[in-house]
Amino acid sequence: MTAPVIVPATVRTRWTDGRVSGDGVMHAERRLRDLGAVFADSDAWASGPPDQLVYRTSCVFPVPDGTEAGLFWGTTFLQPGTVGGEYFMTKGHVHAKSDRMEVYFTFAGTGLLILMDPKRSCRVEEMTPGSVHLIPAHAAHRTVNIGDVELSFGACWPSDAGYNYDVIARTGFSVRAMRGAGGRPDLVVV
Ligand code: PAN
Ligand code: ZN
Repeated sequence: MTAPVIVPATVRTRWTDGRVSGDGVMHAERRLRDLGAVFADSDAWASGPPDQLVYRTSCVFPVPDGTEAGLFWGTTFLQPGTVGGEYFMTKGHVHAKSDRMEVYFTFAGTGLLILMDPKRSCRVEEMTPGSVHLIPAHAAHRTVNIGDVELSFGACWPSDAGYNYDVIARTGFSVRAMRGAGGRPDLVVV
């Protein structure tokens, strides 16, 4: 057998900020206009600049969506900011195949990972550079930027997990993260 040649990796992640580059990296973004039902204060949301970037993602999907036993991964870049005193956050979802787990790992910034079980009980984990977070089966998950700089974190999840945004759009999370006194987050149960 001939010796294999050494080839460079086709995708790279910059560890300081999570920037992903290379083959097949797909970019997406969510602006304020896309996040109508997300924030509690709909008047504050409506008076904000619709073009304001809230977060973007850079992901690699090496197999077709829905493939059993494959993996997807990528980075989410969540901007700092508030709407009506509520920190910028992701839409949040539960996986369409809700028993599919996921791992998050923080590159830069500070944030919160809100995990909500099917009984609407929440666990909130602090995200700081290097923190690793396991999203259990059946948990709705949303991230919140509680700092003054971009929060970036990596994620890796099964390619047959899918997304269910409807359940969150209808009933929301039972906890909201508001900027409190001294810039610290207040968790408000709703
Ligand atoms: C992540 C999320 C990403 C954006 O890759 O999709 O952070 O959040 P929303 O999907 O809630 O807008 C993930 O959890 N994938 O399963
Ligand atoms: Zn997910």
